[in-house]
Amino acid sequence: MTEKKELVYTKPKLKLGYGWGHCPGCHHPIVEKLVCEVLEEMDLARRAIGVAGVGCSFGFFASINIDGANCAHGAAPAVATGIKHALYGKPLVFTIQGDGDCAAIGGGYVLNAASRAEKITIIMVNNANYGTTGGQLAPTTIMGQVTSTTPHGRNTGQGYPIHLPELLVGMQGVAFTARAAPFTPAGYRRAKSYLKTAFQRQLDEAGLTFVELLSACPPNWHMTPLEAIQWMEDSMLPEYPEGIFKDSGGEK
Ligand SMILES: Cc1ncc(C[n+]2csc(CCOP(=O)(O)OP(=O)(O)O)c2C)c(N)n1
Ligand code: SF4
Ligand SMILES: [Mg+2]
Repeated sequence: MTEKKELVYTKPKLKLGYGWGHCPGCHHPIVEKLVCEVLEEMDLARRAIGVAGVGCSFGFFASINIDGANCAHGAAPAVATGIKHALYGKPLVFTIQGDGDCAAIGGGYVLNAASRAEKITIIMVNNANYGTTGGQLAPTTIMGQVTSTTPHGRNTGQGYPIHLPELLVGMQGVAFTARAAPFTPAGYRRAKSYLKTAFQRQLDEAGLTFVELLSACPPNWHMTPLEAIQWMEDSMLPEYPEGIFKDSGGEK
């Protein structure tokens, strides 16, 4: 007799069956899966359009089965704005950007989209360095962190880390900001809940929404995947705490 088994876990339907070449221990695929689950659970896949910048999230929309576009490094909030305004039917529009993309070259795009209260969601994948190009210092690199351009560790000569979810709190056009670290089950659940709220606030036209997700980059950190997770717990989380920093609700 065949034993009847209950299905308790399965790959999201939106996640395509192949990756596009992340390093072992990279957390970008966690973010891909998380976005797929949120879109499926909110039944938004057919309404969603994503915009990826340049960096290790470049292939995001080759890995998940929704409409997506790529654009120049940093420009994703501007391209997302254009898509949002050009299309009828109020699509759900979100960007997926690295920390260098979002906080360095694209910082001006983020702030101006926020100031215009664009009804888009920005997802920033923070791995505390420029992963794609060999692990250089990013604005999010934490104090003391060794990168290829700070071989003795970041010091005050290179300034201090940027905390975008906290920084955006003061902007009137921003409806929701949060940060989560989806590499533990609890962090993953938090990330899902924050992303769902961000998407809902966008659909309610409350303003710009922003979610930062902490992510490991083991090769550029010169760590094994497990050491990378330990470093995130010991060093990254104290600098970048999880939580909701602003939630203005659905009105406006
Ligand atoms: C206008 C422009 N400047 C610089 C580059 C080179 N470049 C490609 S990816 C990258 C860094 C990406 O870092 P980040 O945004 O943090 O993404 P990650 O690779 O860490 O996921 C840079 C500087 C580029 N592609 N375009
Ligand atoms: S360089 Fe870092 S962020 Fe890029 S794929 Fe490899 S581990 Fe991931
Ligand atoms: Mg990065």
